[in-house]
Amino acid sequence: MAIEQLLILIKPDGVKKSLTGNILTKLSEARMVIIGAKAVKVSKELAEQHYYHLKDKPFFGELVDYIQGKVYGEPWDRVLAFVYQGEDAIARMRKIAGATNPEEADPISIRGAYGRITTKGVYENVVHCSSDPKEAEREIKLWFKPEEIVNKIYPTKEVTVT
Ligand code: YYY
Repeated sequence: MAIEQLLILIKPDGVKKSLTGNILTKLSEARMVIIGAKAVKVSKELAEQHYYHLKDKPFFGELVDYIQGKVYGEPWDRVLAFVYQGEDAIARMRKIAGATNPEEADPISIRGAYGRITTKGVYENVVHCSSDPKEAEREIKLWFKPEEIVNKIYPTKEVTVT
């Protein structure tokens, strides 16, 4: 199994619903290491680049507004961005995050427990979680400067808490 890095975003609905603590607690069950963390006010350009693979979808405009927190406004119009590192990190974190559609997601996953579908049909699914190593690399470069990533060669095999 490979050591992987991935991008996790707590989206504006997660911030607004005060779910940050709950989400980080659920993610911590995977015993991975956070190697980058910050709050980001998302520009339209960043939002469009992040979701470039969905640019032809009918919900693209609403998705861009959602990740920018436009529907919520100040002070919820931000995301909390994290880079996690660990063994087989992408598959394990996506399992904790749950399926894209919150109504189909496992109820004990983050999206199943806290997500919803809006009246406009947008999946407000609380978190973003990179889907494969190539996407993860692209997304980490998009959201973080190299100097904001700490300790990439952290020994992830055993983390001893004293
Ligand atoms: O990687 P993941 O976020 O699980 O799925 P994507 O297919 O990349 O979709 C990104 C984002 O778009 C998803 O988190 C919610 C939204 N979305 C939607 O609102 N409606 C859909 N039918 C599909 C995706």
